[in-house]
Amino acid sequence: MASTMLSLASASPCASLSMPENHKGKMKVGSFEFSTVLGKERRNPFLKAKSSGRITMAVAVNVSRFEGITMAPPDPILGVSEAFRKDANEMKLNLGVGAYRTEELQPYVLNVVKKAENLMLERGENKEYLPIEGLAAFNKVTAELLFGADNPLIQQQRVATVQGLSGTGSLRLAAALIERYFPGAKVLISSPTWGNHKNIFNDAGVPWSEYRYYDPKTVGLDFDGMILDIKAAPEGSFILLHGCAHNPTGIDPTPEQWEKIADVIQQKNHIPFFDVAYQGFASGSLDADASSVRSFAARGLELLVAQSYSKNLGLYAERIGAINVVCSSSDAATRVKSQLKRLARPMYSNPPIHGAKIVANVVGDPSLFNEWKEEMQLMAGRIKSVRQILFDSLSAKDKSGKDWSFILKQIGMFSFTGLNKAQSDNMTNKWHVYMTKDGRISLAGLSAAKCEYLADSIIDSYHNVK
Ligand code: PGU
Repeated sequence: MASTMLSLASASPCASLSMPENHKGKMKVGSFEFSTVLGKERRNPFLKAKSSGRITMAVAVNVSRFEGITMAPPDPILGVSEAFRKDANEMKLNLGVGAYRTEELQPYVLNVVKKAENLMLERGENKEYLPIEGLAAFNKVTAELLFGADNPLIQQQRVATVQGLSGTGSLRLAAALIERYFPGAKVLISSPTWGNHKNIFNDAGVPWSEYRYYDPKTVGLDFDGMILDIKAAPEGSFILLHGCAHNPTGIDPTPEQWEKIADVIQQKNHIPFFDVAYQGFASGSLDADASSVRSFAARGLELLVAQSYSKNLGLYAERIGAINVVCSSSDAATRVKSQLKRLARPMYSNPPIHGAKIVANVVGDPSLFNEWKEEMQLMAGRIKSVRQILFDSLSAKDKSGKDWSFILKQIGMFSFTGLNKAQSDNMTNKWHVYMTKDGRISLAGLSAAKCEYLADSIIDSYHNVK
């Protein structure tokens, strides 16, 4: 909308306002702000009013310098939570965002987190700036948790670890590194993938394309397609891999398939780039969930790994994670780290301390570490149990003979139901079940008590909506 100006002649009611000679400025009358000049044409393009008589007044109504900015669409994942909050129906269920809830569908703060926070209070820790690379104690334990404390590449100081703003911020920092030091290099991402991956590489100016991953016919991994696409990518591409609990499909390669993926990556001189957002959450074991990364590193490959503590420690809002770059020499790792710091400095200067201290306290203290593992198994166990109950309900209620066993084969927080957009819309509009439009449901937001209701809504949407 163009700026709207009203030129007021001296006959207007406002002309009777008395003005000092040569007055320039603004005055308020009612809800309007009047810009006034005496005898001169305004130069400001937003205040185009000509002199008419002794006093000219220009009125700006609803003028914004941001008129050209259009409304952004809601985020496909976080926008679902916004819509959920607005729904007053008592049956409503939020299976959109991947965030763990208790059986009572309440957010959960881990006991070990509360204990670590109490320790911080007792010690009276300060809030000074962290170094650009983050808290040293955090960076040490996070690399050890990922690669294993006795991994030679840690002793050899071949890992550049920088604390990031959770998984997203760590991926974004790595994307900035790729953009700056590998100009034109492509990132290959799985089809489908976590929706924000595309935004991250788009915003960093990194070109990306997709490799085949999900096969709707088998509701499983399109392994041959994946291998062919990785082979066909330009030599030296970055291959983005979900370390465990693939989002959104819940389908991971087997250990043998991981080895074959590593073979092709090695042959083609590609650089593996792992996104590890669910370590410990897929199987309940921190080590088992890091095995893909560790097996690639054991080959002596250089690789990148983004980590997140949103899910496994429930530190969603603390924004704590890390980017790790494994290099072939400690010298290269030192240089890479210096450049990661250089990229971080103008973006956010230095990362927040609170979550870093929690992780350092929990992972660095043997008794809290063991307690954490128990709590993580509880969370992973609850998700597995609702997965089973949902499957049982679907199998018992659906008389069509459809095989729902794919739900049991998927792992992690999510189930990829195979429901299309129209069917997902029906889930929300008719049943008040909030989920992403790709057919993904977060089982971490489901309780045993709601499984039957969810099964009814899925069966109705699957059979009655095309
Ligand atoms: N990578 C993957 C594969 C993820 O699923 C997520 C979170 C992240 C990284 C980043 O999480 P951080 O909190 O930044 O560490 N995905 C969730 C959370 C909601 C979102 O989209 O950010 C999800 O529901 O898919």
